[in-house]
Amino acid sequence: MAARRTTKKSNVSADELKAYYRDMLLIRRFEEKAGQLYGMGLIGGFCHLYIGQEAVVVGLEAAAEEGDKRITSYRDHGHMLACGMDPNGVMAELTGREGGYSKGKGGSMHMFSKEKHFYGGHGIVAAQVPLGAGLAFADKYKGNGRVTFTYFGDGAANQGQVYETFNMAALWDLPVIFVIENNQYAMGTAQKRSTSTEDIHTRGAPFGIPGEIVDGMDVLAVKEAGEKAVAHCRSGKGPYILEIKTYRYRGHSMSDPAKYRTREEVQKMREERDPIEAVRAMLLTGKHASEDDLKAIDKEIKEIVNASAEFSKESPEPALEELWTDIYAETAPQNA
Ligand SMILES: Cc1ncc(C[n+]2csc(CCOP(=O)(O)OP(=O)(O)O)c2C)c(N)n1
Ligand SMILES: [Mg+2]
Repeated sequence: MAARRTTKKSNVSADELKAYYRDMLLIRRFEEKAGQLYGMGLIGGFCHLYIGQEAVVVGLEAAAEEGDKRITSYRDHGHMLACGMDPNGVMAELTGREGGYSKGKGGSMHMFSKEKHFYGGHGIVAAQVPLGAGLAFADKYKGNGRVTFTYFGDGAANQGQVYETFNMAALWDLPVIFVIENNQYAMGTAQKRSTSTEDIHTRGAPFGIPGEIVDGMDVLAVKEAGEKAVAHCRSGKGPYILEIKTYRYRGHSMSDPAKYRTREEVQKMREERDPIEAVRAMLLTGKHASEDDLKAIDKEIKEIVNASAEFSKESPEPALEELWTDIYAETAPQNA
């Protein structure tokens, strides 16, 4: 396959496009497996699936560089996989096992990776927004040129702390990208019923924060917008808002039968706007990949996801003594 050939739509190579297909498919299949394990009673507590929104994180990760940070809400499995965290560690955490990222003590909403600069996983709506600005503050203070991707939902955008954060981020020109994953619903409440403005990104204007709408079902559009936002932040111009219009196919969490919308609405999205199908079609029509190439990717992903489920089943439950670890910092900060 011609690796350096670019697609018509943007200057993306065939290899890059295949990588986006693969990364989105990994999230989709992983989440489907998590849904199955939940149904089997192997995952307890809350579990918020990301199916339908895959192009958001995969597109933005394509715009990120080593050392950039990310922080998000409870709908976080896709973010972890997209930044390269180990599917075994994520699935084992979902199932509450020792091999999980939080040794089985955190579950779906509470995982972190210093190595991949992933700062959680937060269950309180919008709590991650000021924390994201704090991460960006630290980077600005250190002058290391890093950018923080702070993800939150359309519902979270109605929280007061978001606007306190906008104010400080703009005042101090913090290198933070506020990513509003607008999937049109906050639990069972449609955006129209809860939000005074149709376009949420315009709420940055009073603080002087530029923003734009992005098609979140198009991974290339997300990548392009991400690159623009990253360049803005890295050049010292301060925060940027990306309002990414997306859609979740499943209920808010595994316990939501989603009666507040019609099956037809979901079906239409799946059939007409699916982000993975769109890249698949691009790869095939542009002759960047054959059906066999794609089958090989599908097989590889299936194996990774099945292995993560096996790993989770085999990993033991955390020992009782673990109740007393990871509670306090091991040493008090010196000269704080
Ligand atoms: C402070 C707070 N209020 C309410 C809740 C309950 N709650 C959990 S998720 C959610 C909806 C958030 O929707 P949105 O920000 O659009 O994110 P999405 O779930 O669509 O990804 C609510 C109200 C909470 N966890 N924290
Ligand atoms: Mg939402």
